[in-house]
Amino acid sequence: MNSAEVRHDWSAAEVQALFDLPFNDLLFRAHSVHRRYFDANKVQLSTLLSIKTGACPEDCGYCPQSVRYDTGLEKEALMDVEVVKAAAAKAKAAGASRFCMGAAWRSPKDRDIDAVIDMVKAVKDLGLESCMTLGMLKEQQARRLAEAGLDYYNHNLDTSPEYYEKIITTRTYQDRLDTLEHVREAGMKVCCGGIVGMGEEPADRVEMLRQLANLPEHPQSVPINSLVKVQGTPLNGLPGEQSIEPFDFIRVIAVARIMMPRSYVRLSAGRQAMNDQTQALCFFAGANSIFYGEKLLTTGNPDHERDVALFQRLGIESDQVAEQVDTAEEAACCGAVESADAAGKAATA
Ligand code: SAM
Ligand code: DTB
Ligand code: SF4
Repeated sequence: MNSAEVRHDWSAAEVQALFDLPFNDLLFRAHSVHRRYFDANKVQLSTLLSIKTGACPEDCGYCPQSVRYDTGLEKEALMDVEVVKAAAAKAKAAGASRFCMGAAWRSPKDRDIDAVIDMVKAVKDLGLESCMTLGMLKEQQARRLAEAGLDYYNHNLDTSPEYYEKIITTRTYQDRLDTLEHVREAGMKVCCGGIVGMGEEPADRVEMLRQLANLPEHPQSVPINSLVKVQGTPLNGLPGEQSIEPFDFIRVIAVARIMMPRSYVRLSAGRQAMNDQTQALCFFAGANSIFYGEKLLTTGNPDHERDVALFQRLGIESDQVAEQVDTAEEAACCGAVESADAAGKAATA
């Protein structure tokens, strides 16, 4: 491992210089870094579940769950732990290794923490890694989640500090950094990334990645989302050309990989609109995690069959295989993400 590559002092000019490399040079460099730290043919699978949907008081311009926008989304109260457990078991049977639970809250109340702790335990009992994204956390709340065994907490910076105010006014960039600090201090792993294709300038992508890589520790997981445009949200009105074009999206993945070589870089929201070739180049550029399952939180994601077929065509294996398969349909699906040494890995899972 080359520790000189794990840096926290990136300047904007250095990051811009990476973006400016010829595409092949950038991809060669990112892929070379990727191979030094990871198996280039393995991708981690996380499945998402919205445990509390809609009616969120925040005004995030991209989000279908804000109460301020008429997106036609039906609000749903916090789920029962048994429903969460069943969804997690299904995700595990389909091949996921991590289960991520999201709630449309500005920040959880202390009594909400009591309820979600039972969910963390139920997910962990199934042998899955657990992740939650519940909004801003106080120190004490982060400590309670860590004590309950929560592995990851997701809280995104979303964009550059400069562009942030155009997207969200109800909480500050500093609020986000504070929550990340509480999560780190509590000893949980940090899942933190952002969204591209929101009408930002190239310099905002530079600054977003610089903010992420210059955190005191690199987030262990870095989700790179491509905006999913949802009718009724302010960002749905962006003209087509303001979304991100595939080569530029791949560049963001490649630069993230170079800057945060030991982190899992997740090719996150937006895959449903991406063709297989774009996704394959993202994996080559260093993406080694995806959201797996037909739904993200409220919007669509590629179905299992499409992902399984893509992995088969690319010779990619997931990082976990199912130990038990409930139905013939799931068996067919899991088979494709199994590797030749499936038995060995299942034994150690
Ligand atoms: N309410 C919590 C919060 O905002 O911290 C947790 C859930 S929130 C939906 C988690 C993240 O999903 C957001 O920070 C954003 O990065 C991402 N996200 C939400 N809507 C999106 C969209 N339409 N396209 C891409 N990413 C989106
Ligand atoms: C992340 O960075 N992306 C996920 C997860 N973390 C919580 C959420 C994407 C949400 C896309 C819109 C939706 O499905 O509601
Ligand atoms: Fe609420 Fe989170 Fe959506 Fe913002 S991203 S509106 S905080 S659910």
